[in-house]
Amino acid sequence: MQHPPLEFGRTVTSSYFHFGRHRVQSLVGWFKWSMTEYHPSFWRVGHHSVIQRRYDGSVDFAQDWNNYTHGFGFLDTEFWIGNDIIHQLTSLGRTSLLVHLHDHYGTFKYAHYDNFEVESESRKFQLHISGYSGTAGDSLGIASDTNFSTIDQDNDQYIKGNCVAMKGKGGWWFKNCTPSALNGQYCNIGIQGHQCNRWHKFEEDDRGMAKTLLLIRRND
Ligand SMILES: [Ca+2]
Repeated sequence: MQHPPLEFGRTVTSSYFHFGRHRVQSLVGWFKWSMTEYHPSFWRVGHHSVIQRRYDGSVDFAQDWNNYTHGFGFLDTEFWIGNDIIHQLTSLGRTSLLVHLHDHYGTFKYAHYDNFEVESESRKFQLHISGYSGTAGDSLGIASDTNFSTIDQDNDQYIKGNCVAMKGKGGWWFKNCTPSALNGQYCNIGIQGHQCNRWHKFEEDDRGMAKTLLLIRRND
């Protein structure tokens, strides 16, 4: 089988998205094949890779556990790369997370975490995250050591219900309905609310983000 000449681990902005409208689902298989063949040089130190991208609301992020596990969307538009692949990559070496956030009013902020690791599906894709720095505020560190939740799997610590149901139905790491939900409902300009794709400390309100990019980088 011929595989696209994609090097997972190269800088995102240029070559990464130019692969036509491939479903992430099919590329995940290719990623796994490549990792088997090329590990560890394949997932190179110092190169960013995108695990989530949103900018126009064209892809529905209200997806179930299975789709968050394997990924959904399109590499050249909006997507979630899949928890399986995030787990595999972050378990190969020390990994950092960079969160790029643009609101609808032209403001850009970022959050950087020195350490980002996602455990396997048998461990409910538990998140370990620490070492915040940046301008957007830390709206995810509180969720460290919590399991991933989706609309059909309530793994949060909120006993009265599923945070995902209240946060726009997008899968995420919630403790007590943690103040970020970047897979929540895509909220256009002027719409605010807990259902939105939010990063609460961005402006301490409930605005949804116009553009988000989650990038990981292997550090050693
Ligand atoms: Ca719950």
